[in-house]
Amino acid sequence: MILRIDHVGIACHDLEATIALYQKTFGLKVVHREVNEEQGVREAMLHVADGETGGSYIQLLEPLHPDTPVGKFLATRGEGVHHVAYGVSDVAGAMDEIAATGVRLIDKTPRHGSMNSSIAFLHPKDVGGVLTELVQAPPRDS
Ligand code: CMX
Ligand code: CO
Repeated sequence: MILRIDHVGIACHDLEATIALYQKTFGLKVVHREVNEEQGVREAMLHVADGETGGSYIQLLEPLHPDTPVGKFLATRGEGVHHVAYGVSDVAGAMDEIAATGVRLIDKTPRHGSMNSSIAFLHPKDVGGVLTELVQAPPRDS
């Protein structure tokens, strides 16, 4: 069901400063920027590597407002790793399979993610304290 680690999401207070840190430290390059009002974030995707099933990225996240998932996370835990996202070929199918194991889905239906992907979150309390995202990439020619 799981194809790869698609990205690791990292919460930060200052997106531009954190992009600069990742560029200077690791040489990673920004391949996409987006404001996602629905998720309450301003974000950047930094490319790490390409594999047979698609790319892997670091996703840097800055909250648009304090009262958003990433804003609340920063207030209580500070900057750091926010979530792990797995690439899947069929997000709705993966959601059904995982829900059948008893893990709670935060999203009942897939929603819009970075770079026109379809995403869904699993509840961290049911995944050993790790907020977990499923990502289905768009068709290659879209
Ligand atoms: N990782 C691990 N645990 C987390 C967490 C995270 N990122 N965010 C919250 N939690 C934990 C909290 O520590 C808290 O634990 P305790 O009950 O032990 O204190 C519990 O979950 C509830 O946290 P909360 O601050 O009260 O927050 P909410 O219940 O309001 O929301 C969650 C938590 C996970 C449902 C919410 O953050 C959510 O829906 N997240 C998914 C959407 C998202 O994060 N979008 C931004 C990323 C966008 C992208 O990747 O494109
Ligand atoms: Co993500």
